[in-house]
Amino acid sequence: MTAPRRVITFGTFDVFHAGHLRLLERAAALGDHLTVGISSDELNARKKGRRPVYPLADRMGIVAALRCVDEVFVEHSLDAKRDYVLDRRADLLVMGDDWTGRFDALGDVCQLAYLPRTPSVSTTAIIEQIRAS
Ligand code: C2G
Repeated sequence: MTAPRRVITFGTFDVFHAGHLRLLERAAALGDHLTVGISSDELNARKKGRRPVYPLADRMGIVAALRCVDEVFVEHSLDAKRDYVLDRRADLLVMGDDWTGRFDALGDVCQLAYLPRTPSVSTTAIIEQIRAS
C-alpha cells in the first residue's frame, strides 16, 4: 500500500497545548499534506457545552502557523465530515483515539487512523488548574 498523500484531521484546538501539537505532528508524518478542520465556536459549544476560551480566528491562526500544517478551514458540523473529506481530496482521516470508531462509516472514501492521545494534558484540565490557582 502506498502512503496516503493528503491527510485531514479535525479539532477545536482551544488553549493550544503539547497534546494538540503531537497529534498534528503525527498526522502530518502519515502523508505529505495536512489539512486541519477547526471547529467553529458554535460547534464547540454544542460538543462540549461551553464556548472556547480562544475565539475561532485565534485558534485558526495558531494552527495555521505550525510548520506541520499546510491549510486550515472552519468545521461547522460533525455530520459534514464526508463532504469535508471529499472537498479537500483527503486520502486519510486522522483523529485521536477518544474518537475511535466514530468516523468508520467514511471508510469508503478515505483511510482512517485513530492515534493514541497524549496522556495527562487537556484543555479542560488546564482551565481547571488556572481556575484553582
Ligand atoms: N488530543 C490528543 N491528546 C490530548 C488532547 C487532544 O491527541 N491530550 C487530540 C484529540 O484526540 C483530537 C485533537 O487533539 O484529535 C484535537 O483535540 P480537541 O481540540 O479536543 O478536538 P475535539 O474538540 O475533540 O474535536 O470533528 C471532530 C472534532 O472536531 C474533534
